[in-house]
Amino acid sequence: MKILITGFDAFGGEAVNPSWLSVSRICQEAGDELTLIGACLPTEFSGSLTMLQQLVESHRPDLVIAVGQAGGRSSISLERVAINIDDARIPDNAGWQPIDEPIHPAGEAAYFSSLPIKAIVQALRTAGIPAEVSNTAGTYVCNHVFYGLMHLCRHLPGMRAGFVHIPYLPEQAAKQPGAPSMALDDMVRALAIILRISLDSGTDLRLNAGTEC
Ligand code: PCA
Repeated sequence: MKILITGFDAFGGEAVNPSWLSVSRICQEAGDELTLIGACLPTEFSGSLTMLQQLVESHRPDLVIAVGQAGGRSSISLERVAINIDDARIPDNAGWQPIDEPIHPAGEAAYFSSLPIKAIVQALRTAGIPAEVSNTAGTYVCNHVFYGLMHLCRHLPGMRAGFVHIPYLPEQAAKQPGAPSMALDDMVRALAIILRISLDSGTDLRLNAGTEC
């Protein structure tokens, strides 16, 4: 089984991005039984998807897990859905700030993750790690990458893929009193569980994880 796992570089004035820190650590720590390809995507609308597409085309992975930082969230968020829109609150690292632009003008309005997100949430909670199903990956670079990834999957039916958002690290939250955080060790432990459940589970569990407004 070949797995591609990606994080992002720092953005929005932060010095680090926990997604790349945790992804690079899991790649160092993974045993020989997994072929893990780790990559740090630029936090740029254009550059991120170009790089992801090249990685998928050259490695042809069986599983792709894209990971990004969601500052302000308190749990590991298994993203359910990617939407076909870019609407940037801040410019990306290349200075680009698209507003209300479709990612693929002729593409579907949305794509669902093909990861077993409910089974993953259950396994993470059982391991003592806060986790949730999220129904929005935002409208910035993470949603852009998630949408582009699922758009690629149309032609690669054997490839399972999805997106995971992770909280701030304690050192990031310390600068923003009240913001929740998670230790890097727990994030790395979470990624190991996400990989294992994604590889082991067939169809997802039918558990309630929805919300009402
Ligand atoms: N988080 C941003 C982009 C890069 C990252 O780690 C987002 O949620 O869109």
